[in-house]
Amino acid sequence: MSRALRVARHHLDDRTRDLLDKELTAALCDITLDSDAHEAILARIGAHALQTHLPGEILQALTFYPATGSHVLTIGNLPQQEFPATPRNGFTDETAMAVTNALHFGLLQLLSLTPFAVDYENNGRYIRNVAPNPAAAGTTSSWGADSEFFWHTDNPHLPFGGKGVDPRRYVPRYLSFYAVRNDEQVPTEVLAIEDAVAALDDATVQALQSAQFLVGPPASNDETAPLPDAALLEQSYEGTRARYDRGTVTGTTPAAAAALDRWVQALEQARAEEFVLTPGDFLIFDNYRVLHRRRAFQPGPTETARWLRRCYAS
Ligand SMILES: O=C(O)CCC(=O)C(=O)O
Ligand SMILES: [Fe+2]
Repeated sequence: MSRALRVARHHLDDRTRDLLDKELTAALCDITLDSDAHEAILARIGAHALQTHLPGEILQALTFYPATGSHVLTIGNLPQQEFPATPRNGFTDETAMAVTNALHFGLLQLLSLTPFAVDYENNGRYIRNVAPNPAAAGTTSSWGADSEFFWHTDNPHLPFGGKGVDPRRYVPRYLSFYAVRNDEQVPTEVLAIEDAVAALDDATVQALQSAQFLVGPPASNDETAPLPDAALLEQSYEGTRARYDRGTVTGTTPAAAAALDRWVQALEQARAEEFVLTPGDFLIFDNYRVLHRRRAFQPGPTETARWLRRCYAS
């Protein structure tokens, strides 16, 4: 059976990577820029360097990605600065991550996307350090490791957004990642909603499209309330959207609970794509049209444990 999931894969050659690295290092060496206070300046510097050095084919792919309907885009072999130790409490000195931040925000700018953060999560900061944090032990969180972080949408308890709105009130449209280290080789897994839905009978799809579910916020969320009377699947002009997190979704009627059980089974069987991110990899996916997960893993030594940098964008 063919898969609906569409992935655009790109890779820099070493020469391009080195030129980009040189330009960014020179542009950023004698200034202090923070990921939150100076996001726009980092984006401007990053976008300029990327525009100068990336091959036309990758620049085009970035420009058109939001319109192509690809679920996922990856770029491998981006520059890697000298990285500090993996932050075990979730936060690091962002001014020491300027080259990485310029690349990350610059790529989002070339994708015509707006990075954003919400003040009730991650201390309101743009960059989420996805790294094992002892405070998150036993929880299904991007700071967890020992528990499987099963199939989910990020912030599924918010309404779906559209163009030209304040993105903070809606489900984040895209999740973007830059990989600092992943010696443990833990994959980020992604599946297309269409591939899970294809395995369901019509009655189950109808039940999942009806407003019979309560969708709670994720563990990382400090305050927002659950979404009542929500549907898990919605049709949009771009295809089927889902809101889902096994840990926070319940059916409020027997029919909804039964449909939810069948959805869980379909997800167990759906064919997913595994992205084992390596240092210098960038990954972006459409949080409205895919689900993602990360299985439980045994983190390496604290200082060099798995570390991804995530930013929401819409
Ligand atoms: O650790 C990963 O690969 C993904 C974690 C995750 O679900 C997230 O950052 O939203
Ligand atoms: Fe997530």
